Amino acid sequence: MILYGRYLSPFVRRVAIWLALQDRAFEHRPLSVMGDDFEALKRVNPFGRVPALAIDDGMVLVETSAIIDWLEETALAGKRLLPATGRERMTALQGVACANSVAEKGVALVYETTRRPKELHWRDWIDRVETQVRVGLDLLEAQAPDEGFASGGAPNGVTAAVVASWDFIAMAHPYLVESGYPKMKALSERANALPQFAASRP
Ligand SMILES: N[C@@H](CCC(=O)N[C@@H](CS)C(=O)NCC(=O)O)C(=O)O
Repeated sequence: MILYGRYLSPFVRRVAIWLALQDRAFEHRPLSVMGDDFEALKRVNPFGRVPALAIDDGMVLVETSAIIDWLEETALAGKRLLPATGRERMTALQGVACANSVAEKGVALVYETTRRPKELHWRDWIDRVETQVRVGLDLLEAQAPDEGFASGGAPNGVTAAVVASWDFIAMAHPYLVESGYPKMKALSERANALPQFAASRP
């Protein structure tokens, strides 16, 4: 299996952590979505987006949720990272969705503030996106465990998604996390002490 995309991307990192927690071997090709790599990336995923996961039958999977659906579907016994059914699954998927929204808005904020020419910056829109990130971080903090991981035991798929998103915001927009979030900071530290998280820490 080949995972395309840099670990700076919270989506790529979520997939990398998922692969590691499932004990799957993979090759990492850190193509950027910008600059010279874009053409090479389009040959892998015509949209030129990451993550993309080339699986062993030659197919290339795109979109984090679809990649993870396949990883869950094909996991070995005991290696699934989300509950299979019922309310537990719905709750876990909502945890992943919350983390995903934080990541999406954090990435949007990067594009708004670093890709768009300065004279086209739109303060009202930036304020809105920052507010959305803060709302998401508040939710993550409220849901973060005081000790251990999201599942109470070993880190699961929710932990993978939450930590990938949190670490991205802390790296890309440190001013948004300065004011607090002690439980999330501690959760990130606990997770990143594990090799499955440390291996992809940007
Ligand atoms: N919904 C997508 C979002 C992926 C995404 O936005 N990736 C960024 C990198 S962090 C990207 O490919 N950006 C380039 C682009 O969207 O053109 C997923 O979950 O896979």
